[in-house]
Amino acid sequence: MYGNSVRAFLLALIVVPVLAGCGSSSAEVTPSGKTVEISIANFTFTVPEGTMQGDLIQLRNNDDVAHNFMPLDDSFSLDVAAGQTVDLPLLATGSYPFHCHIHPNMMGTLTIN
Ligand SMILES: [Cu+2]
Repeated sequence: MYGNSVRAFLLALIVVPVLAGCGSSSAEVTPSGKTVEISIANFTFTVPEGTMQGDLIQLRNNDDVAHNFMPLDDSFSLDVAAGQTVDLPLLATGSYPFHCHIHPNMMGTLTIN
């Protein structure tokens, strides 16, 4: 009785901040259903033009060594093994300069309209 309400109160203290943390900008991007690809070949990124908010962006590594995609604001870091394809998180509209943190001279800018 009393114990249950204390437990519910403590649970609310834990759960509410976790739920509030889900309201980040990328979580509010609605998928468009379209897929675009950033490809890597010979240690060079090829970035698609005309990417729109909500597009699924896949990172395809055509090299035989591992690479990585990391925005220069360090907001996330995505490794992609040789010959593999991985999905980027959905990103809000903006300009995202990025590099490969394994090979920092590999750079590019992803623009989302
Ligand atoms: Cu690399």
